[in-house]
Amino acid sequence: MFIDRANIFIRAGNGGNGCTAFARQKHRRGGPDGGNGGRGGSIYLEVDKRLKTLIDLRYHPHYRARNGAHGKGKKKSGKAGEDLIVRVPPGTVIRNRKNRELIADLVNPGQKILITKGGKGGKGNASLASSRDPAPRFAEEGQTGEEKELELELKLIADVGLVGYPNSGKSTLLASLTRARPKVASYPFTTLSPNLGVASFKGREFILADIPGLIEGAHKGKGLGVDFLRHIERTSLLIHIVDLTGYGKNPPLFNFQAINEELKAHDPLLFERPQIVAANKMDLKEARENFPQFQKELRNQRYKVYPISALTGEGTEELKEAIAEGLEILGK
Ligand SMILES: Nc1nc2c(ncn2[C@@H]2O[C@H](COP(=O)(O)OP(=O)(O)OP(=O)(O)O)[C@@H](O)[C@H]2O)c(=O)[nH]1
Ligand SMILES: [Mg+2]
Repeated sequence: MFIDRANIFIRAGNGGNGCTAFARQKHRRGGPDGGNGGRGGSIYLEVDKRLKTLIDLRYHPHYRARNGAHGKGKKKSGKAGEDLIVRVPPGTVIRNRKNRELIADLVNPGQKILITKGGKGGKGNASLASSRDPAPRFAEEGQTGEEKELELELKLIADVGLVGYPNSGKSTLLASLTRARPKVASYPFTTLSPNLGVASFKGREFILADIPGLIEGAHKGKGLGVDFLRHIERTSLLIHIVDLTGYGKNPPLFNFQAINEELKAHDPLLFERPQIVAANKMDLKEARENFPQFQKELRNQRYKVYPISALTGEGTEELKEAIAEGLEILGK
């Protein structure tokens, strides 16, 4: 299951109360010396790029910052309540749950916003002394910390895009690497809209996007068109899946090049994106026969080729490792 929404309840800390006290002196009462209350802790939201889902927030929906301490005699101020930082994944949109008003769109790692301010501490009677009332017998109460109910929605930004001919096994691979369950069938254009899934390798997560298959002429509107490529425009890495048994009468190498031409025609930058090639359906004899030639050609073109079977899972662990490594090198 891929969670992209969560509602959370946050409450800033209360301000501490101010203190009413008077200095002690031997023979007469001294001046007012009650200290101020400390301010309550505020709550911030901060983007953490290691997070990819809202799952933690979904299961831990309550956040409360610490209260400020009360003021004390001898003009001692209460300690401020500690702030609380709630971490969210990049691409989280934050709304006020009550009126659905947009509060923030958190995109960049490290981006941090103040979401509720802690309550102000109350003034102690030392701070409240004035010429009219030099010795007040009262102090202020601290302000109550603000409460908010937030609606978080994750706009999914895929790290890795799966591209390839129709029927090459993109959706099967997504299902094999992640918990996503896209429709898989033995005819072209099974996938009609993009699917996303989260894969994890040694504690790091990444999002894969599976889009409808491309064919030559796609940039001119053939097949389902390249409209879907915009879903992978922001990815850092592409997995190019090739059905090693070929497609129709076309040999695998032809298909590989045709897809690259389509990427180039759509957006040269997309074609320049690092590409890992997955030679799929290696459980089939025909694919294994085509493999040596295919691998040789692609090596000459300096591509890394991973033989896999998305169906049996063979070779997919190595592919996952290559993806994780690739993202690491790209600093993602
Ligand atoms: N033998 C074998 N069949 C596979 C393998 N991977 C996928 N298939 C089959 O190939 C067919 C197409 O798989 P899909 O995952 O739907 O392919 P796709 O690339 O998502 O196709 P579209 O969404 O139509 O573009 C299905 O019948 C799969 O079972 C594999 O490694 N070996
Ligand atoms: Mg598909």
